[in-house]
Amino acid sequence: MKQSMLYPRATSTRRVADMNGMWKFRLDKENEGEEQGWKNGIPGADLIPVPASFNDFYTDKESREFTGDFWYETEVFVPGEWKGRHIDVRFAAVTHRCTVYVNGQEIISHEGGFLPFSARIDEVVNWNEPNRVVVKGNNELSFTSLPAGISVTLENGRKMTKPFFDFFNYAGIQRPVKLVVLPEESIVDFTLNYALEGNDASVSYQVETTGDHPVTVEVYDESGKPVARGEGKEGCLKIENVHLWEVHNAYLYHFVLKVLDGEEVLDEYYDEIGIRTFAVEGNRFLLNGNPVYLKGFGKHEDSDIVGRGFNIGVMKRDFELMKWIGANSFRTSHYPYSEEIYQMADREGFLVIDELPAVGFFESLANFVDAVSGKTTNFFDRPTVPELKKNQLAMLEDLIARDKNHACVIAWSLFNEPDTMTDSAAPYFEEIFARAKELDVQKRPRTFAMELNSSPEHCKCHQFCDFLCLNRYYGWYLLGGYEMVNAETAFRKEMDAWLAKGVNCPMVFTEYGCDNLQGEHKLPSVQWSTEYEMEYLEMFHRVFDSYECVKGEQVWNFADFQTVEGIMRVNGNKKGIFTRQRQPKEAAYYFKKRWESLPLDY
Ligand code: GCB
Repeated sequence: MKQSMLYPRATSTRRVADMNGMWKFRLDKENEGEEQGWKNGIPGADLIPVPASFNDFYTDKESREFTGDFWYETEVFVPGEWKGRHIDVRFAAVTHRCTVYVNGQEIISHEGGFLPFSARIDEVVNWNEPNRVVVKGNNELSFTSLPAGISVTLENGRKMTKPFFDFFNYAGIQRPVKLVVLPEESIVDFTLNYALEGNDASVSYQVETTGDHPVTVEVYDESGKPVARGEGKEGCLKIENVHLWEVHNAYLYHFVLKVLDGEEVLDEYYDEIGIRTFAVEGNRFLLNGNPVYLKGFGKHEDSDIVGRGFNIGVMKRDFELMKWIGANSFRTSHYPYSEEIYQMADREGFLVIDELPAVGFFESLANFVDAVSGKTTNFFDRPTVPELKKNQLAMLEDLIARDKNHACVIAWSLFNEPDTMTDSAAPYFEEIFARAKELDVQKRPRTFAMELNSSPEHCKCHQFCDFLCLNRYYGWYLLGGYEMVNAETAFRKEMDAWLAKGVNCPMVFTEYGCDNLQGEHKLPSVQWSTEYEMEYLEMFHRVFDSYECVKGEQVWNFADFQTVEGIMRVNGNKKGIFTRQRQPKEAAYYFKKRWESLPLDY
């Protein structure tokens, strides 16, 4: 049976128990865990928080940079009153892959570090007793992993990760772990789609359950008043005088699903849903039929100490900063984010471009160095491609299953900066794009973020996009400093070439920005100073403002973030408009002024 991607919620028929906290932890430095039977209990283990990345807690480099298997263990008490129920252990994300054991028995293996998975455990648990849960994780990168990279072995025998991207390869149990108790007959999935007619909306729904009992759905408005009700596993509800979900004005209806046996409720689930439509028409984005311009950021889930671990406080602060600065959107660069972030975006009325972890599909020590070189790496010619595609399709299916009902999700970004210069890329892209369309009932626009080598002259894949996302660094990685004037000319030349090619769709700049050190001032400007950053941003915005087809600007990056170390990064990527501690740099005030003055339908 298909695995349920529903967010865990307690209802009259469901129970959810939190398994977060301090877990036992051990890096498998000698690669002995399997042989020594650590699945039955990890000897000499340390304690570490879950959820969090393991890397930044330790003071030694070997632990932070550790590449290989790492083991987690906890005990979970399973109450006897849950006997006869279906019990899942659910991991919102373990990066990048893992195997889970309960009381020594293997229950699931999962590939991919940014999407949830769960496994049924009621057949292996001891009732009314603590049960041992062990997770063997692994953080190695390869040509078949998403994201992609390699691992190398150093002279001292230690492995090291070499990502084909710049963000630090944080790993661990990075998102919450829960026990989910379900009735035997349960709701597995539901899918919503919307159409607007005058002041009314029709909400079509499909519900999937594990049995044949009848299903009802009910919709309540924000005051709790029932506004629609339907029977059957699929149907269409009419909502009169609908409150639409709008940017920064999000109205959420309470949607309740039930499986009934006469009067008895066999299962109940609920969600908060925003009713809206989103479409591309010519070179415009239409939200509820009205033009909308995207202002915001490429982000990362990244913060001090917990790394990529879900941090509810940082999430809150990020939304407050995005509201303060006048942003209305972000891209989940470069992987699907924690589920709570989409819930918050639904609540706050933000538009989200939801991205797969298909990053690093351009073999390079760090993507950014080669992104302007004209180099091709024939990435899609490799023998590893069928396996990679299998993994990407599986993640695409899970991503759309997980996020399809979020009002905030307006588009799917299926790759970040892949090598699109060889003919072999095209059939790969065609299949991924076609599958996304097939899976999404709402037919959200599909795209991928293109680096400069994916130019109007050389890109073999842009035609699959419903709109173009361009990551451009004119004036930073190329033609920087005093050459800025040439950067602007080159930039305009590229824009003209896209138009000359007949591209007639919205273009969003999903990356532009330059590294800047907080507090670094220089007159006249030099690269890395605030003054240079201002000149650079003004140049970009001048270009944006002179092309009608530019329908969005998402500066790179929302905040400074941790990267691999190297001569191109000063303890991390410093392109943040905010510091890693979420305080404004000077450019933040500049953006606030610009974004607060741009109309929504710019
Ligand atoms: C890019 C990548 C992004 C990097 C950024 C940079 O093109 O998509 O992951 O962080 O450039 O700052 O170099």
